[in-house]
Amino acid sequence: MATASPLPKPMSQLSRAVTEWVESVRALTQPAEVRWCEGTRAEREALMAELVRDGELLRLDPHAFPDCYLYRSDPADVARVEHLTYICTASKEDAGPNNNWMDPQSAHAKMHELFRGCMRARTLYVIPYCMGPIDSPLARCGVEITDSAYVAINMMIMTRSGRAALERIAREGTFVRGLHSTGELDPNRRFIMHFPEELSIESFGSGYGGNALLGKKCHALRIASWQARDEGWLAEHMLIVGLRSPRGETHYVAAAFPSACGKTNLAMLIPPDSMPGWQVFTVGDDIAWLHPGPDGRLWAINPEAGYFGVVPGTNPQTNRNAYEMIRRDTLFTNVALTADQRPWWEGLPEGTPVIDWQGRPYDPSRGPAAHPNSRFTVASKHNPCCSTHVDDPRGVPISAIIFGGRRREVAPLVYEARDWAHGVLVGASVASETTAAAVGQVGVVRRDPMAMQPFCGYNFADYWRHWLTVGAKLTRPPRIFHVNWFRRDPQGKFLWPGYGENLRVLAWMLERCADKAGAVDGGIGLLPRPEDLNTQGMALEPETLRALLSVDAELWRKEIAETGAYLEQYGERLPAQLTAELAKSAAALGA
Ligand code: OXD
Ligand code: MN
Repeated sequence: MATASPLPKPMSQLSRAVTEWVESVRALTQPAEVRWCEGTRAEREALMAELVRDGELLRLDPHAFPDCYLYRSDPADVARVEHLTYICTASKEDAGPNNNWMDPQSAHAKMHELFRGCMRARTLYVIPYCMGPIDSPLARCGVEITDSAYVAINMMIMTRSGRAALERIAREGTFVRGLHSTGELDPNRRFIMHFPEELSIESFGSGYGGNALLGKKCHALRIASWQARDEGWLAEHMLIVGLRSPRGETHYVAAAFPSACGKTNLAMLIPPDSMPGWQVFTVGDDIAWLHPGPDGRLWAINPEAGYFGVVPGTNPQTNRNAYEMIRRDTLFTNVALTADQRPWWEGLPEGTPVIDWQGRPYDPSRGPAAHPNSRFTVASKHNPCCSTHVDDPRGVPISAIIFGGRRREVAPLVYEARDWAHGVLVGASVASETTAAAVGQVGVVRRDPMAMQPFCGYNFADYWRHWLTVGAKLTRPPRIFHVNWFRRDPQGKFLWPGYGENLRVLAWMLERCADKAGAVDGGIGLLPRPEDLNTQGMALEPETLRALLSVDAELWRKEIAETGAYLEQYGERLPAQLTAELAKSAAALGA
């Protein structure tokens, strides 16, 4: 006789630790209802339908943009708030000069008052999630509690969420606790607090991506970087991309760039027609967790399952893969609208905006139609060049690490570090012009070591020491490079076309890794000579290429002095090896 399969256990009975925590949050925040997210597509669709009914989400033209929606955030809540983001550790020195610090007791007390009764008449969503492939020993789990259905939907796209994650948590017993409420969206009552020693996060007063999707920057970078330091790995603000050469060899590269500097575009690059036979596969576009493997190489997983990418500028010329990817099953935030309910943004060649990102009739005198930090949220499986290794529990082996910034001058198109220790200095020296991804002035150069200034959950001096320790464990370390796609001529014109043409620079790096390409010592590191780069089929004047590969010794001596002054603020905790590497570069440039 057939026996009926037993009904699955209710989510609330899977993990006692999670249930007890949810209960304590319920008692504090007083929601009208508690909903546990199973992580199914049907559940996400039902939630979207509810938001459409309530007027919070707008369904876009279902013929041109099937299953696509538009969400408009509060106009004063459109970017990460670094000045309101804190690392709360027992010792202030552990957070370092790179972080805002508050002592854990005061921070908890402050947040407790904000959270008290804040979910009255609201629904409390419980989202168990796994950062990384669900069966990977390198993955780590967390639970986000939020009162925002928009945040819940984003987390369902960006992570492996629901029952399977909760089952893993029940087996492992540990998880990162992330408590989030949009509060009243009052910028004066907004804080993003991290307690790395307790593996917990408390975020209040913002519904925007990096402040509110707690799996992303808060867990996968700030908390994970702390865990990684204790456990011997690295949590980095890096894309991961696979490059298959015409010879059929695939190599993986991890690259760190500050926010809104083209990580998603590089991760989804389309080879130029004049480079036939190359193929590109995306593993990740924003975050990499890097582990020394038993073979002495560095292995990477992407902890995320989706992309939360910058929309403006996406078009068939800049990133055809992304352009195709976001035509279905995509949640848009803060883009403009055409008369026929299609999304519109600056840089899109078709359509005309009639409604701006704030929902007002579009008036160009009030600024761009789409917010410069408007975003798409989409599952990575919709990326036409998604790697088959995104769910590989071992991750992928990394052949090269790239650091880069947005610099009008100083940094050449590309250079290679002398070795790992020099590479750590190169990463620590990254400076970049600020972008709209964070609240504040745009276009000013600031120090952004390893593109982690907003995301490192502990003292940078300890972080650089940790990088040096991890490198010392690798018998086959990746080579380290620095790139600058953004160099300009004195008239302000970009010297390098970027996008697909960046593959030429990546191809040189892979040849360097195989000891097949030439380079010259430029004092700051090793640079390709013009003839070492494949520029066939490109309309690039020889003098432009020379300018891109030039090192202005005078400017660099100044740069090295500024880097030295920056590093000095880390005092005695700064690893002596970094200072020694800086002295080597200074000597090579005659400083
Ligand atoms: C992001 C960021 O959203 O870096 O990825 O701000
Ligand atoms: Mn980012």
